[in-house]
Amino acid sequence: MLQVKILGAWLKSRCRPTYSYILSRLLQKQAQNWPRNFSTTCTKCSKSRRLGHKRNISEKKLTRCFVDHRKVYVIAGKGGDGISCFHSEPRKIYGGPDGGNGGDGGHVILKVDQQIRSLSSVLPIYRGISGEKGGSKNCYGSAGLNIYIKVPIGTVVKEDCRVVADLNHHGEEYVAAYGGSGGKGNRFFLDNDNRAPKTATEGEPGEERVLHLELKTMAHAGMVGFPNAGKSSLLRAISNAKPAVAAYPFTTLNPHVGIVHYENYEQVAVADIPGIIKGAHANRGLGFAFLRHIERCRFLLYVLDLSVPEPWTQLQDLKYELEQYEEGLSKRPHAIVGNKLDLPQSKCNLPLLKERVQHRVIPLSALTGENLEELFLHLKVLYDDYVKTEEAQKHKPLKW
Ligand SMILES: Nc1nc2c(ncn2[C@@H]2O[C@H](COP(=O)(O)OP(=O)(O)OP(=O)(O)O)[C@@H](O)[C@H]2O)c(=O)[nH]1
Ligand SMILES: [Mg+2]
Repeated sequence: MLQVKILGAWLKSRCRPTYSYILSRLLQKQAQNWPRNFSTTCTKCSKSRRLGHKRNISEKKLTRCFVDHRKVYVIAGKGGDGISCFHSEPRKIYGGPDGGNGGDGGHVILKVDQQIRSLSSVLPIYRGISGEKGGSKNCYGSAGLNIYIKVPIGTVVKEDCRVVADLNHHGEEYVAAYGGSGGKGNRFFLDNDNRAPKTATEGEPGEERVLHLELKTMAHAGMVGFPNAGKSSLLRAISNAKPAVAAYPFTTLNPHVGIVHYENYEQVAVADIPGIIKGAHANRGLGFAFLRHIERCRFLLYVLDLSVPEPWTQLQDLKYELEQYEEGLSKRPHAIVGNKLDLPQSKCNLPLLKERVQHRVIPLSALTGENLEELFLHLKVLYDDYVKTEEAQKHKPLKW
């Protein structure tokens, strides 16, 4: 700071007009290197400006923010009209036609942005920018700029119940509505038979479509279980995600995604899907709205509450519900997780469950963290198998 002041005084004495400019630039440069909590304005404002602690949004608020389906009406921009006019210049008669073409209308484009988490920012209607009309002296109208609608990864675009686009990668684009092409000016119609055409055409209207956007949570693993089975507690235990946990059913009202980190920077995304109950496929409980989030998961984790009597019936019911929603969904690669191992009833139920289920059961406690390593290892095995099968089919595996 002292060096800046000395330099400032020297500059002041030498070259007055440029002094203030150079000094302000130097101060700006210096300010960039200062710590965040240092004021560059006055001592009164020099109190700490550190970033505040980020508060967790409550599940209720999140439900308001989280939107997983939207109906959008998109109208692309109209093409600009071509114009009809003739060249006019002193001492030059019959200058010829010089009406320029109109510019094309702007498209409305859906673009995937990994920063966007839900469809809440998508508006019900988008109107594209129209192209400008042509001008005299063969001037073409400028084309309307494209409008981009940012959508999250995993957005499915439907029109009349038909899937028209499936947007799964960051930066992927889908033209929702094409802009109309610009009209032709009378210069365009000039030919040997007609040396003075007066015809000019209007720009075409932009495309209009009604699209249904659906968000299907993209994750490698999806946790499926009855309410209160401890899915959210498990996600908290294995990742940095912070879904709400409480001792009442339907605490989780939206899917949450947590990332499990492995060595070599491998990341496995695990989604906590809201609880499913008997009859969910017939819209009971939270209904089938959340079953569609399971559809996208590459493998499943059936989370069972070991402390309830006959936990194997939970597994049968879950599989039945998935099967009713989509055939073959329950047969995806999966692991069975027996949660709440710390409770005494669970110790009795575990051998009974293992007898009745052919598949491997991973007993653990999300609360105490007991036997979580087995789940980590099995999750990695499932992930590696998924990557291998995708690569064998020459598909790009989903990377987080
Ligand atoms: N003793 C014990 N309690 C657990 C364990 N895991 C979860 N719980 C408790 O079970 C209750 C429900 O846990 P959640 O994680 O909210 O269950 P959930 O499956 O996410 O429930 P929903 O969001 O309603 O579907 C909470 O009171 C947890 O403290 C565990 O391993 N041991
Ligand atoms: Mg939950």
